[in-house]
Amino acid sequence: MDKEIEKLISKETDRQNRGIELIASENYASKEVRDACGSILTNKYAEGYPGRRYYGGCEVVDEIESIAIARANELFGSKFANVQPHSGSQANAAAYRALMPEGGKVLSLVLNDGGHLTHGSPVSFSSHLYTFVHYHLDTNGRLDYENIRRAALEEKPNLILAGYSAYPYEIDFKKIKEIADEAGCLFMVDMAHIAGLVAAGVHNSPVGVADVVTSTTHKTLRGPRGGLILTNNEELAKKINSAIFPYYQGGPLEHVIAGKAICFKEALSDDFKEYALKVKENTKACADELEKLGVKSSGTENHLFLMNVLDSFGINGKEAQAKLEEIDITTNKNMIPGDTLPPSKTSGIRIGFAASTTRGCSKDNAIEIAHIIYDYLKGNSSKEESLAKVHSLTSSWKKIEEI
Ligand code: DSN
Repeated sequence: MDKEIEKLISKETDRQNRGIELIASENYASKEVRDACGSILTNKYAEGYPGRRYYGGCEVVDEIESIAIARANELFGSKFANVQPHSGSQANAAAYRALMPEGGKVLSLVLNDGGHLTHGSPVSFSSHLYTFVHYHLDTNGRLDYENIRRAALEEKPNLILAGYSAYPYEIDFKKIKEIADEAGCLFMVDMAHIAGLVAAGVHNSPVGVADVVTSTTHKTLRGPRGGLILTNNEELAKKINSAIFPYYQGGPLEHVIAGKAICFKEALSDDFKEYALKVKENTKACADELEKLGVKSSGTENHLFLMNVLDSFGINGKEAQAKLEEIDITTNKNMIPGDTLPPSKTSGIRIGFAASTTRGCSKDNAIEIAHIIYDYLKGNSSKEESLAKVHSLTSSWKKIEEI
């Protein structure tokens, strides 16, 4: 009936198939996950939790949500999971509420160094309900644990927060936990970006180290768009459940929860472990090749890296993002540590390989992508030549409908 939206979905399908997706927070969910999200489960109201709902007819969604919870716990080795958050932001809001009183103090990474809006940005609810103080990265763009320790002892926060949106290196969660213990405060990790790497065991896990771990399910974890909260502490788990429902949310999205259950099962497979390893390999191959070409990049130990386009090509992040979009490569402008440009321009772009690896991008392809990016931003290659190379790669990969 609605040809207008049908046409637009088809146009977006074409865009996703045609292009190389390098936005580090994106991925392609499997057909099974997408089918669950588009299923009749969207029809059901189920406020409450399995066995404790405010509506009749919840026996089937109770089973689905219980399976999702059990699989999340199996995947991450946690004792309690809340699979209802509609997003990572909702998950963080609920975790804060469970962990401290309103006005409580949080020590988190400053947004410009790779933090997240909900980690205390002035334009987010977080800074209005809680008091945020920030730590910074060192001059090499790495976490300075001694600096976090000093800030924690000086500021005496209720909570230290780790887990970032644009941090290209492994995070030592145990070290931050030791600091939290020394400062007598709680420790929370937002592992949204690296959840898939953690699930696959190719990044150390914050579960069982931090008091609460939040995540999204759609980035490296490759599930439906949504949030997740994990803890081993029963008292905190109860507070988290009340903070999600009824405090922040009403009816859970059981169709998305079914998608999360499928995603957790997929992530428990050996194939997923292999996938996560390849994501890291591809990201490193591209970053290394760009460096060989003389580009200033952060290097990488996970699924993403930052490229300093201002120093490397004389254009800002906004311009680089727009130029790459001309050749069907999607990235996003990103602040780099010590950035002198505002967030609307930035000196860098963020590049990740979670999505393209799902489609079948190989290490050689990742190296070729480094050359395509370099040649186009340098002006060595025309738009037509670059587009032909991009389309030759993407037409050799899996179509997104077939994933
Ligand atoms: N917007 C996400 C990202 O791109 O990293 C974080 O929530």
